[in-house]
Amino acid sequence: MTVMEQRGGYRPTPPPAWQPRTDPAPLLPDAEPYRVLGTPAAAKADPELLRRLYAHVVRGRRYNAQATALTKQGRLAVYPSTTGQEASEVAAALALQERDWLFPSYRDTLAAVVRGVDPVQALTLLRGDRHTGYDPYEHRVAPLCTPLATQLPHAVGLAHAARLKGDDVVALAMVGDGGTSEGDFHEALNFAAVWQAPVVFLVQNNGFAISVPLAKQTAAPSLAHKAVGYGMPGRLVDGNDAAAVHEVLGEAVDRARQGGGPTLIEAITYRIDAHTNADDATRYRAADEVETWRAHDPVVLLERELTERGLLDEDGIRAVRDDAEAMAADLRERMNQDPVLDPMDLFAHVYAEPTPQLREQRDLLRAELAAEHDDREGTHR
Ligand SMILES: Cc1ncc(C[n+]2csc(CCOP(=O)(O)OP(=O)(O)O)c2C)c(N)n1
Ligand SMILES: [Mg+2]
Repeated sequence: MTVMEQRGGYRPTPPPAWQPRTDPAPLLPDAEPYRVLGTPAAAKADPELLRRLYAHVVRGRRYNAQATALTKQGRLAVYPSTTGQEASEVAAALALQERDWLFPSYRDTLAAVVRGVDPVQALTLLRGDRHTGYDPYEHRVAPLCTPLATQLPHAVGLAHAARLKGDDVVALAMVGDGGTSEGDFHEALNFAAVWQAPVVFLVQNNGFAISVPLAKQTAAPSLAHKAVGYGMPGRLVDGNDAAAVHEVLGEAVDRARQGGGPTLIEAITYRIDAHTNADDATRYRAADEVETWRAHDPVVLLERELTERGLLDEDGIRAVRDDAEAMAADLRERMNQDPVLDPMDLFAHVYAEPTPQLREQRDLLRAELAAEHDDREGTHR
């Protein structure tokens, strides 16, 4: 007899009494991205903070232009620019305390620089070197991560470990809109929420994952909504409004520090440049879309707020631009020096104890280099 043939027909047993573990309503992001600049909320912003954000955003714009120019001069292999995204980059770095950790993606060199990493060292990996270029412990900036989203579980692990040890440390993990489709994104957010780890996730939604627009990436109402499924709050913020990003991140960092658990923040911004210097963005997006976003430029938003409120004048603007110019000149000069490379370095950090195969390869290379050297000397004599 099948279930359907039972007398009285099939009646499913009622589910056990069920109620949500967490009230989802407070976790939901607002319908509109949070804004400060050009709104009444700006009156409450600290003028010193606004000036500081402005100086860093202008420097960041110049840094992006200079690094892009270096790719054209053959001094840098690749540069994923953050032109248009400087507000999110800068505010992310400034929202942290010195003892906190930043976990950047390949695009976030600017955040690393704002945190104190030397601009030349921050570009080492993108110059084609095999190592990170800076000591991650010096400024508490993890290596720039090229595999999408792998930095997120690293951040959760560090934050959770710090909490177990009783260290007062918050980890900020940065990722792109495309990175939210990776398995690592899921695993990181799930563990972070279950452990209530002191970590903040900042998604810079810049509209594209290389040529893939957000609409082809996700069917979620917003990326911030994804937070609710993990049991953490999601926040939406205007990613070009440095004051808004700083405030939203600051609140999330404070909450994490006080044991309140993780937050997922989606910063809505736009990638003005191509994905990298190796990409042609005109093949997949219209020029007028880019122009619309230029009108919502992070530098202009801050400059307008500061000048209209009498917090910045012509001299102040010039001083900030001169400072940015000096930074760019120094970057140019140092990047134009050829790095001194030792081919034998290839074998130096593979294993603590080199394997017999590696020793053999090392000896072969050494012999070849010596033979080449002798040949050159011979020809010159
Ligand atoms: C695991 C993995 N898959 C694919 C890639 C190739 N890839 C490099 S960047 C990128 C797009 C990422 O877009 P998004 O996360 O939005 O970051 P954005 O570049 O816009 O900052 C892809 C697919 C990669 N680096 N790692
Ligand atoms: Mg993107």
